[in-house]
Amino acid sequence: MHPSDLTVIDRIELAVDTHGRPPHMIPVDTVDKEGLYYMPNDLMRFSVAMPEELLMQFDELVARRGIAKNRSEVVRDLVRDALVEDECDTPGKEVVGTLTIVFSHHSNDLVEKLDTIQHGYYEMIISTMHIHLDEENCLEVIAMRGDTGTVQEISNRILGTKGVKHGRLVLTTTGKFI
Ligand code: NI
Repeated sequence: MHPSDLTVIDRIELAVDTHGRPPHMIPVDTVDKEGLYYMPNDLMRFSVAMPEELLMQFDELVARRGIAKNRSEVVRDLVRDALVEDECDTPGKEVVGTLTIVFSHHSNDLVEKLDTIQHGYYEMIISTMHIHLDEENCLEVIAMRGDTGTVQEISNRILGTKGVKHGRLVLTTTGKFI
């Protein structure tokens, strides 16, 4: 069945957009690889009001995110992002994090200090990847899992160690609740 126009669908049925509109302009929630649009029946619809200028900027963002994304997909991504950010800011929540640092291994007893800190938190540090960037500099990516406060604390202790040139912690969800 090929409807002559895009139809709004209640259940898992298929429709084809004969206007050739890009996926993000289609007012349906999901696009599959064949360009067929469907709305799984576990999705809820709601309306959002926003200023026209903001909506135009949002549509440009949706377009930049690629052909597989439409407004609904991007809104869902943004909501998940906000939920994860909130989770990471909530004391006591279990999160995972990666701390990336750059340092010189010639810097006094820095390597030993970093090693001591990491051994002190061996139950939370899941893995450490060490890359020799050149003759002097090292890159380390330290993966951690634990409550937000402790992950922050480990990160602050490492970042606060004299000789660490640069570092950044990225916190994310364990994925269980999202
Ligand atoms: Ni190294």
